Amino acid sequence: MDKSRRNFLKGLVFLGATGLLTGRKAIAQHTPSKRKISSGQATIRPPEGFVPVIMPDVPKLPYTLENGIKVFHLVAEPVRQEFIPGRVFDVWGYNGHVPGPTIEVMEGDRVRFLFHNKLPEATTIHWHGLEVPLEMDGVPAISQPLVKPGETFTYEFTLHQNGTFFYHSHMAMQEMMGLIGLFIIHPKKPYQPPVHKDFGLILQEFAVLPNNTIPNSLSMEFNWLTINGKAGPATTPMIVKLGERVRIRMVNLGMDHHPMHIHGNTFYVTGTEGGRIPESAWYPANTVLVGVAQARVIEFDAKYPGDWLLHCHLPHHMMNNMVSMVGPLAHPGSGIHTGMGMEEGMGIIRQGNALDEDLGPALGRGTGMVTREKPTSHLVGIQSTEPHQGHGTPTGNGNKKRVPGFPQDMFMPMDEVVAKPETYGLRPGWSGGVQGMMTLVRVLPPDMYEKVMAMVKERRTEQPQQQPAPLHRDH
Ligand SMILES: [Cu+2]
Repeated sequence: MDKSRRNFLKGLVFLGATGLLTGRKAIAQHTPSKRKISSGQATIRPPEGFVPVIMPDVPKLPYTLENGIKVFHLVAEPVRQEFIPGRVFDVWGYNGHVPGPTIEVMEGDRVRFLFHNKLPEATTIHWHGLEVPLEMDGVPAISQPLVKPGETFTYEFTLHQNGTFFYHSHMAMQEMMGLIGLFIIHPKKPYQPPVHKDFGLILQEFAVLPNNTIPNSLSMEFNWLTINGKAGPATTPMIVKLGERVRIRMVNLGMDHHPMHIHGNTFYVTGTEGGRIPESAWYPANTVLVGVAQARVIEFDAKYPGDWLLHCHLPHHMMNNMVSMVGPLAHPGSGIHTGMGMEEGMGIIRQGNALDEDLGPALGRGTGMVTREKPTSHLVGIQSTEPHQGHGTPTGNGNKKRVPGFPQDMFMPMDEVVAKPETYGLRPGWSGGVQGMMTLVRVLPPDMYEKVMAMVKERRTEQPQQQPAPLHRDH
């Protein structure tokens, strides 16, 4: 192995370690014990070229080695987690995190999970995609008894597969509270061609009313869309050096499928929840549908410097805290009714039943409620045509032109609030363009890459002198 390759591998070990250290501060009551991480003494040694998976904002699950078995402690418990600064939610996760910590092991490993249930209700863990004996499959009543609150259950099996898998509660509503984690099994024989960076992303969605902190797991509509437990712009950008080959593994567990789109690059789909796809069957794309319960693995050569968006392309998944508006979409006249109200729009009713004549059309995915037998009009609101007046900001000046459809979007940057080493040098105002299930792949020229990585190493936040342009400070 030549020197640069060795240095490169050292860098990767460092990256893996920082991924562990920089996981969000758990606000959970449970503090995972300071168990020694035994990477390097694996049952089966990682092959040369082994690249650990980087899960932005999510720690790795440590283990101990006991007679050649990797032993993990996994705790299901309530977690308080901040999706974006200032918005803390009461969700359920594992070991203080949503999604749970990443399990990263080798093909051929024997693994044991001491699973502790600190939830207020019974649960089990299902190992999604793993070919394990039935009694280890984690389906309550079918393959094992429920694990009641306070109980511990031991799972143990040998891993003969490799690829991108995950673990989750096998209680349907609990899944919607956040109970999932990534389960990576590296192959004995490394995939070809090798990659320099290997990222993991878990896609989740939650329905939380504006003045609440608890997801409504009954809802069919979602207003918080997260990647690794963070909503844009709090998602942590993936840092890549120009010329590197990149792998990104995406897993989805929720009610919706997510068409994940990358800007400025073409990738190949190289893996599914079933493992590696033979190279002859790879196909080029820039959008891959990551369906519920699926994993999709993409790879590309980072040939183009830039800050490239990677995001779900469903428009409603590209924003935060979306709620049905109370009353018409805009103020004067009778505009488009977007639902009966915030609560009804998200599936909460106070009288009648959800499918009755009055409520049916407005609930869940209803497109709106026409309350009167007369045409609704888009000609609502009054918009200034003067430049720099700001999108979404009626001026009230009656002499200005009326524009059908107005208002639609707002643009609210919060660069300083979400600043971290990985955001260093982004164009001022960048955070206004990253919302909901959106993140960035930053392909940086070597000098900039070294600078950002040095800051990541020290967890230093330093913003450019230049202040964000005054985009829209008027609302
Ligand atoms: Cu989506």
